[in-house]
Amino acid sequence: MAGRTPVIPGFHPDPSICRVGDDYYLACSSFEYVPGVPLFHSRDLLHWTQIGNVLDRPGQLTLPRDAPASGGIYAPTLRHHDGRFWLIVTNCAEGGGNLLVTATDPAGPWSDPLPLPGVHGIDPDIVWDEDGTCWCTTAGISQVPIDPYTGRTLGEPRRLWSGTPGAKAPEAPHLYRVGDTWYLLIAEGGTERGHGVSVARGPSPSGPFEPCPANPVLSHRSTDDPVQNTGHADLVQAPDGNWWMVFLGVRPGGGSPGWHVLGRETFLAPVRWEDGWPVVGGIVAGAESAAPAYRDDFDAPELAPGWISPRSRNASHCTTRDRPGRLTLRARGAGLDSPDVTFVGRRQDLLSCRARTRVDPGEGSGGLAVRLDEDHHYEIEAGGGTVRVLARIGPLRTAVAELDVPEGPLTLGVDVSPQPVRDARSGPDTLTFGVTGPDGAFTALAALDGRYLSTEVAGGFTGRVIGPYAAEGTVHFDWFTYEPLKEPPVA
Ligand code: 6LW
Repeated sequence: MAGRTPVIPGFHPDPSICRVGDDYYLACSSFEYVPGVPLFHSRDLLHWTQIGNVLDRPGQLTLPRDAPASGGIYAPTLRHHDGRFWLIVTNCAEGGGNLLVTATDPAGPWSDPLPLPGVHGIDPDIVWDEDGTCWCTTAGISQVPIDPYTGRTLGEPRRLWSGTPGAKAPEAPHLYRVGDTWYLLIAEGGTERGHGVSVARGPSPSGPFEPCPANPVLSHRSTDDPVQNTGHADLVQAPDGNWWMVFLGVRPGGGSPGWHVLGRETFLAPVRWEDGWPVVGGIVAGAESAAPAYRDDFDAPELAPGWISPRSRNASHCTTRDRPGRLTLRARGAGLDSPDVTFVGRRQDLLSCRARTRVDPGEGSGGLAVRLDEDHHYEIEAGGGTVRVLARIGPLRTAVAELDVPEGPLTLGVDVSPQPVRDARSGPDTLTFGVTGPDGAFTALAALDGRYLSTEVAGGFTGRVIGPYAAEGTVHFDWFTYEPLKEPPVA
């Protein structure tokens, strides 16, 4: 798969990009996780560093406890205009809607959200024309002028384009002025295997639009490309005048129908212009193979921006301040089966990886989980003198292994390894859970088929997230490590 890796691997879909001078910034969807809308910086479009999250405080985003998995925050557009950054996004949760936030420094702080009650539909885009009118364009594809300072709409919504006749779900619009021509880029075909990107052009941001005869300008539908579901794109021009496209794609593994386990990831491709139309080149390899090992000793008073939690997180149940150098988690609800489980994880962004954590369950229980959503997760849990490997797959919940251990701190781990395709039903990967003893040796307790923690099984728009959780009582974590898996897992 060399050469076809994402630039931002792991569950980072719906990328929106802008450039200011030599700096590129990119934002993604975050769904039911907080903090919301991860924000990245790059100088070369290949190496990206997360510099924050746009919706990083409860005053900007509170998701109800019953916000469905893959609900919440959808598809932002990030732009720089008039000396500041603007980000428009949809909160699909009850009482949400479209909202606009601004910042002078993209690392934050971002403003409190300005609600846009007159803007209906997901995937909002904003663009300013030569007269300074701000146009907001949403899935459908429809458009309404707005006042971006008050949030008021300044006219009636108008249908702009429905995309290619017969293609479903015209969505993810973005508008660009290139010379004297306006381009309307959209996704269509749905965000699964039929996904694609099409374009139309016209004399103004509100059209009339003429579709590109070569549409879709990007799609991997019905190909055997290892990267599938490509779509939901955004364009950016480099300082040298060249154009680039960022878009989402997935990497299915295993036999038929193929299971993708990391969610929808962000890819990059060059764009050239022919006869006034964008032509998308092949995927440019990201830097996944050079991914560094990650270690967190929980020494900092705040968690790094890559740590996310479902629906809500606050210091009363998740803090590094109670005991210096420890992450303290206090259990809520029925643990990982609850929508508001006390879980703090990082997106699994390597197909082959190893995670370890040092846990002191005290009088409670907790451990290390690989989570797709509250109905799909595998975990290794310590408490009451035992370690158990547990699996939740849809309505089924089962303990797959158990080991008696001395009370006190323990090192729990999981190795994730892609599997060779032996036949049509081969799964994508295996997750091997176990315990590391005082001598450093890893004892595997259970090896589980990864297909059940894939989007094809669980449904929705997210990907795997790996990290510590508390199932009962108060649980302390000394450290967490995550690294590329170089050796085969212990069988
Ligand atoms: C998003 C839509 C899509 O709003 O998936 O892939 C939806 N495209 O445009 C959720 O990310």
